[in-house]
Amino acid sequence: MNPVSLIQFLIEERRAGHINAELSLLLEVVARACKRIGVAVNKGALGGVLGNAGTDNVQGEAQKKLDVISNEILLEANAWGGHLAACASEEMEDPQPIHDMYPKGHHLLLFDPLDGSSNIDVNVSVGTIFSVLRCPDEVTEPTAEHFLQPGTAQLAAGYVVYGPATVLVLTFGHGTHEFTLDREVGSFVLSRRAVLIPPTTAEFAINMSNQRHWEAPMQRYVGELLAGKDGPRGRDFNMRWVGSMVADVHRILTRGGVFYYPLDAKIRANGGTGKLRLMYEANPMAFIVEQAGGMATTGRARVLDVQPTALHQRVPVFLGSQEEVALVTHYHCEADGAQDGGR
Ligand code: P6P
Repeated sequence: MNPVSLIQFLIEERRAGHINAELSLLLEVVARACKRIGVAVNKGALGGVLGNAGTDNVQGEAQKKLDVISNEILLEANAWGGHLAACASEEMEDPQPIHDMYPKGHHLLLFDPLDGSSNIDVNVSVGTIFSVLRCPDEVTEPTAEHFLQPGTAQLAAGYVVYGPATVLVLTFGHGTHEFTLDREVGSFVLSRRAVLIPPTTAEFAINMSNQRHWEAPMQRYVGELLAGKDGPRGRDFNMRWVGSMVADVHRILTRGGVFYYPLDAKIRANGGTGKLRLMYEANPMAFIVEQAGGMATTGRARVLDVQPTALHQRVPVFLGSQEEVALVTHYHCEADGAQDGGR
């Protein structure tokens, strides 16, 4: 059986009425840009692309050279195709409109061009995360407010993980699908159709160094996991934490598990609302996870239902195997005296 390329898959999905031509073109352009990002990432020390750029991003975080390079690659690739009205990026304070010299399309593209970039210099997997929204029909010059749509409004979402293999995971509301880059041919090839996350798991991902700052329901939930078979859960659990959301989420899509970045006292003390960004990290990953049969909440409500108030807004994230995410969300809602959030 001949391998199914990304382009063939998208054509088949267009024939099935699951995606329109403009969105299909946009996804091909983003996938091609991510191949170029992968080439830059894979050069490592030989490409003069490691280390800091000497600048900070809108989040006040030191930018890696590859953060800037990846952002530029995605902006350049999407500038002239006629499928976009504007782009928004973790690396840019404001959205970037499509230049007047090019036709504008009906889509808004949001991305974290290189998630987990603190791992680049130590050669650990990093990734690109992207989300696609529809530009409101009457809008020709989109501003940040036009991006402030809930995650349920996403037309597509995906990520590329630059690991031992370069793997693209994609959804446009008809399942979550995985494509592996065939480096000899230079094209993404369908490697898993309709990926499903096992509903139960014995593996959790969280940054344990923050434990003393967690809220009571999180202390309770993780305490039960750590108690293992001698505790109320009656079984042992394993822990992973890569420090790249894309890598942790890809493991979950591959063998199940959960990924948690809760709100904590340290974040609150700085006036924060979470660590991860809603629009281009939490929302796309939540869409991907839900389409794979998993669950994604803020600990108190479904991520995709959050009504954004700011382009770079941050939220707590609990995602992965449905039974565990439902339980940890239940603990938070129970502690609040509230009804269960989540779906
Ligand atoms: P910490 C990377 O900066 C990121 O946004 C996610 O990719 C990752 O899961 C998380 O932050 C890591 O956070 O606090 O463990 O460094």
